[in-house]
Amino acid sequence: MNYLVLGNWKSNGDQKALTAFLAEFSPVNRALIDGYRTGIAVPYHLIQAGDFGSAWVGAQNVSAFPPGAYTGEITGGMLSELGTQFGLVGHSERRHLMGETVEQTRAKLENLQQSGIYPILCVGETLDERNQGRLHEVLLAQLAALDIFTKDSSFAVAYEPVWAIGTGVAATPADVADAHRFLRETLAERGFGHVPLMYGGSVKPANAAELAAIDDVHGFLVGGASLKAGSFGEIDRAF
Ligand code: G2H
Repeated sequence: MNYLVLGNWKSNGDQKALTAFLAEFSPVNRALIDGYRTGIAVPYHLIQAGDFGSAWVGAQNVSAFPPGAYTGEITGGMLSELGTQFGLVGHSERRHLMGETVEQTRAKLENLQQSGIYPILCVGETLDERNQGRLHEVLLAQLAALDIFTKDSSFAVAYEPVWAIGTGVAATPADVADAHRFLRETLAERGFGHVPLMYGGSVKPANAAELAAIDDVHGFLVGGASLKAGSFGEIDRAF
């Protein structure tokens, strides 16, 4: 099993901020320990803008299309040429603000895989969906995008309840444990028992240790708290 602590800078950051971050940030040498990995999904223009050392550098999105007449789209091959090591797909901001569909997330996962970039599928329910008792139904629908993978495929799934994203209110450890157990069992039935399950949504130094202690939590996807080297470093050390 891999353990992953990945930052997601979203549409934040510039050269100055990245340079300052990298000067201060020292990942827990996880890259040196088999199975552990720290990384940051920066905006596209920063992928080559610094020396990330032993940390992975990632992209937050990728084109759903092959190369061709798709103005403005950035393909997996282009990301690979930039040295991108992992890519996020299906983040709730893309699903809910940009209307990204399961079909699009499937095509994006495939594009990353074909380009040798480690894909991470983000899944999660809205508060309404949770309150209507539709958590499992929603997760199963989003997981349908994984049907392009085989048992040997390398990828991760990040559970990010929409109501916990950027709100400062992380899901409770009990909520996370329940959702992750369901995801682990569902993935195992499909031959994906090896897939790391990350949690994302208001992870911060104050709650990282408690969340990291949950059985089926194998990593974090960290938004706001990954923008500062100090807080991201503390979270990185939680596993
Ligand atoms: C969820 C998360 C990172 P935050 O979007 O993917 O962001 O930690 O700010 O809730």
